[in-house]
Amino acid sequence: MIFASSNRHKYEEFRRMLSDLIDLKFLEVDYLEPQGEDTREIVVTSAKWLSNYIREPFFIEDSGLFIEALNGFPGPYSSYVFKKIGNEGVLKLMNGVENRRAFFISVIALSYGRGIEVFEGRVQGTIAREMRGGGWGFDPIFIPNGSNKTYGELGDEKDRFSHRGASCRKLREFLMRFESDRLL
Ligand code: ITT
Repeated sequence: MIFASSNRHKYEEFRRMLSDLIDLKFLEVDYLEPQGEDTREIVVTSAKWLSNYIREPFFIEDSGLFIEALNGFPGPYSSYVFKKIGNEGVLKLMNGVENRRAFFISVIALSYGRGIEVFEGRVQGTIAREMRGGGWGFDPIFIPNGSNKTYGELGDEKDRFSHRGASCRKLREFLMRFESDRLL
């Protein structure tokens, strides 16, 4: 099974969560994503396009941080916004804002012999008042509900709370069902 992405951090998280089940290979590609608001639509269109080139089962993932007080910004533009203004920029936008609620989503599209399956994970949380911990991307500023630590402070424990953990658990269930039927 292949995971295709330009982001090695995502691969490392998926590999960590699936290592007991599959040998996940990393295909580093920066594929063109269609623009739009609907993450599900974006990821399915990208998977269909990539399936013309990748001849074995693979999956991709699209994720994003949606901040309530900013009307869902950066949402589908999370990657671009992170590169341009980083955590410091987002914290500046949130300066003096009392409503810190936000959610992260992760949408996986798995492409295999029978077509495309989608698995979605969503986690509510809050934006921290300052950066805490390590990790990557928005890890130091996102506190998932159920914890008082940021993703960055959680380390590997992040998987139990994270949006990617949630989508990956659904992918796991699907793979386990199909592996037993030898369809993959
Ligand atoms: P792909 O090639 O797989 O698309 P990407 O990094 O461009 O890699 P996305 O388009 O899905 O990925 O952008 C999501 C962005 O949201 C990502 O670049 C991070 O800035 C942020 N993000 C997503 N999941 C995150 C996580 O678990 N921790 C921190 N930041 C995250």
